Amino acid sequence: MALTFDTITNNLNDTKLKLIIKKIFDNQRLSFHEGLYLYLHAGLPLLGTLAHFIKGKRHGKKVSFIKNIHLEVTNRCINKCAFCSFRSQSEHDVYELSVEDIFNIVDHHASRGINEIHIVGGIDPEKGLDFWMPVIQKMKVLYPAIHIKAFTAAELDFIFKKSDVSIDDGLRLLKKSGLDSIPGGGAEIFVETIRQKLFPDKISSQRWLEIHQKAHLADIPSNATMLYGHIETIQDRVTHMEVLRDLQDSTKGFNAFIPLKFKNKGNALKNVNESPLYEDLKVFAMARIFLDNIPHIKAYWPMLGKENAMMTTNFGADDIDGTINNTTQIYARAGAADSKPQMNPSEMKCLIESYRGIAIERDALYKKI
Ligand code: V47
Repeated sequence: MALTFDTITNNLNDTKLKLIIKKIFDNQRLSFHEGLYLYLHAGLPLLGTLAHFIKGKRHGKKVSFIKNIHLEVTNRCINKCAFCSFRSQSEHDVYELSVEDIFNIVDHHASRGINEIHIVGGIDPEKGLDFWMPVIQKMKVLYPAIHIKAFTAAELDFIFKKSDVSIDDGLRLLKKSGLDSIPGGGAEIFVETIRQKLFPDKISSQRWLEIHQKAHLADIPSNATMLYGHIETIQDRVTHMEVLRDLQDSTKGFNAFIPLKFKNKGNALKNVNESPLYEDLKVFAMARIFLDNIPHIKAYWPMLGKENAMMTTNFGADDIDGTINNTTQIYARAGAADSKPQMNPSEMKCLIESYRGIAIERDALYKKI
């Protein structure tokens, strides 16, 4: 049975909620206050129905994935973020890949046909453009078909300052070396009081947004994340999404929005309870409803776990990221279910199809392969 405004609002007495739902059916954008009202007053079934309806219009039953790896070059980091379980605590638990290690890893996976390399790591005081430009350049020369998605805005800020270049010049140099896009990390939550409390060393919201804006203007697309489920409020989540929606209106450079569920193992926030699944599903549903100008909502399965990531595809998500090939430790260290996350493409297809989705293998820019 087709979903209509009447069927969905039949037993609803809340007039304000009805007006908001009407706007959704009429393809109209929700204001901040309407988004917040919807988030606070609609239950999970209603939010899920609306989000799934919008996702269906945009993507049908398609759920995409990519063959990719992560390259986490070092856990040395000068920032001390309370939510982080990855950063080395002392010289004894530091690891650092050499340039040779980096190319051994990439070579191993390139021969198995990956389409994307996602490079991130701690804010390493030793590495500026003089280290990274030749590495990216060589990677591009050796593997021209592989998309290089590298460096969170927090890393870029440090690399550019260390190398004494402006954001524009730094981005231009990295793009010329072979950088194709920028991942969404470091956004956390765009509320300065929370940033000061939990990760005071990290770049401000404004700086994160400036770097992504300049990247988009330089034709470097990016993603955006939101770290949720720690001390932020529902209002903070809607604020975060509104800030991204505003920037996207002007640049159109964000490919995907990725809600990242806070995991509490092995970090300074271990006493903060993790959000329950129904709250996770609400976050994904609200992202799909509110972010009307960001095409993809990604459920990053190494963080959520396979089954929960798949569940979000009924609540607005249309992408579950990649095969990963056991190349990330950030989330396992924070308590994610898979300590060695990896799936081969047939496993990814089977998983998606077991949730009645149509599995689509994609490239790094979300084109079907
Ligand atoms: O910014 C760190 C998060 C992010 C924890 O762009 C944590 O395709 C939860 O941005 N609990 C980095 N989250 C990872 C990231 C990412 C991941 C996958 C795909 C893409 C993409 C980007 O990881 C950090 C932070 O928000 N994070 N520790 C934790 N304990």
